[in-house]
Amino acid sequence: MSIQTITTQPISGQRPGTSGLRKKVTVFQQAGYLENFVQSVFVTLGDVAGKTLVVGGDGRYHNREAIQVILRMAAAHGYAKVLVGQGGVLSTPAVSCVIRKHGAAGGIVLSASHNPGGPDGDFGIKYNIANGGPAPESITEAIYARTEAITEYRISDAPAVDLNVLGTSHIEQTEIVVIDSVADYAELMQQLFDFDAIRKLFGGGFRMCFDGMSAVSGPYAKAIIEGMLGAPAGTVINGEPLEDFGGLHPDPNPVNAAQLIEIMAADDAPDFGAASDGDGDRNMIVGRKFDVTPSDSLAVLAANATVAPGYRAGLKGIARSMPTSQASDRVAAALGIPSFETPTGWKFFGNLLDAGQATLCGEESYGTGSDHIREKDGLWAVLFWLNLLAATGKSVEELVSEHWARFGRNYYSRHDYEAVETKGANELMDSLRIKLATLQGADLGAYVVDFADDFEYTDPIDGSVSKKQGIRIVMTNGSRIVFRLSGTGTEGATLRVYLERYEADPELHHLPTQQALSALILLAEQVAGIEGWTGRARPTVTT
Ligand code: VG1
Ligand code: CO
Repeated sequence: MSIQTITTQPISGQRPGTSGLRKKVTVFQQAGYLENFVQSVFVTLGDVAGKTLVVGGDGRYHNREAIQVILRMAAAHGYAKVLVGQGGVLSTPAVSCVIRKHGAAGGIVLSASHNPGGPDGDFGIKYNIANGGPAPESITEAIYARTEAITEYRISDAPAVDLNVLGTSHIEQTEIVVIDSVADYAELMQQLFDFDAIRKLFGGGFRMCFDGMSAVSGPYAKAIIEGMLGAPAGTVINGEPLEDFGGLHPDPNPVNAAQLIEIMAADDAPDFGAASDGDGDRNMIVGRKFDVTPSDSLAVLAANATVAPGYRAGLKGIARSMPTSQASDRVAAALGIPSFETPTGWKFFGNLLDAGQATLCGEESYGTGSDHIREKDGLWAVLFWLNLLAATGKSVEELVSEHWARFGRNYYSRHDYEAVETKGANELMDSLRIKLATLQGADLGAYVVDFADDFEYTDPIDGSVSKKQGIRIVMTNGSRIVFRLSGTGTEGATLRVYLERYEADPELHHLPTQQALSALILLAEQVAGIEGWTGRARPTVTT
């Protein structure tokens, strides 16, 4: 076994997006593609010798091959120890948990999250720092700059490590420890939630359906929900992780988790439904014949947080991404705690969590989490809901309806125009930017514009500035339209249009969402000229 230095040259396009570098599997299979990126990570970090690295992925196609490369490169760079999930599998929240618990210097997550997998699907890689969270932009940009100037990478020529067997082996001087994928994470969940109360709930005949979407969270949900909490076998469906997610889109929303929605719509539906995404960091909460929007879920959990032992002391603050509905702001105001509005992507919550300024965080894209780790956490949100249901004895629908009655309802929807031509999508955004000045104060019929801008964020902790994070058109009555382009897609561009309308009147809290938002939807299509720029008369996915 020896360390080799291999000559390479830059491969363009290795700039990480909203959550790491995501490309087609076939792109990652190109000679040197993964190696160039990993070398750039290690060189950007500088002195990694003697440190501990965590490595794991969502188990999608190409996961095992990529992990073997990373292990051999980590050894060539002198890491003392690498903790790797059994079978190469760790959910994204589990990576964050393991980094923190074992005091690792950082971790590498292999996932394209909610994007489809398989030989023709997507693959992804991202680096997480010592706090367990995604590296901030300053680091991802430095990594990207390295990829543009790379000339060589270092790798051991050691044979592959057996990832199936728990225990320690060596590559060069580096200890490679294959760890149980679930144990550390399950232990943390047990500290945060009232497992006894949830066990009692299931013991009393409460029924649940958890859809693992053939992705990484199946084994976690089986071990915790069916194992530790005593839910009957079969509570977890699609619980076996598959390399191609069964050919489906592992994105837990009512469109992609159609099977769960159908189960929850039946007359004999279980009491509670939930789903998670490819890498286990997203969650969807469903009641009987009742879907909960992620923005409402964050607000409801925040308003009731003290039911869970881990949050008994109350919340320090609530942070949400800019396009997420303002429902949680109302809860923060009622609790007398600060609320924060960050750009899209979990990396922007890290500083607030580290500084103890926020306890709960959420994104409209089915992401919820807290200061227990530094990633959003799908199963955590599901357990939080279970704790809430057990503590109150109420149904999901009752909890949400009562929340609306107390705080008002923020009707909310996201319209995605997927895989549109990049040129047209960029031109749409550019033309909106030009219109911003004329939109200020404009009378748009049913709505008057309060302000319109391109969201810019100054991190309150380190002062870093992130520009062009989405175009907002905010009305005088608090309703909003937000436009941004996805930073996780791998085909063309995806335009996301976020729509929000606040309704205080309880008489008007039970309208169909698209109907409640119809005037704003029309306005969004007209103001941005969506059909003209994209050729699409309607969105591909509405959530
Ligand atoms: C999307 C979501 C964003 C989320 C990101 C990663 O990004 O909108 O809220 O943080 O995916 O989620 P974009 O740039 O495509 O809108 V996933 O579960 O990595 O993990
Ligand atoms: Co994800």
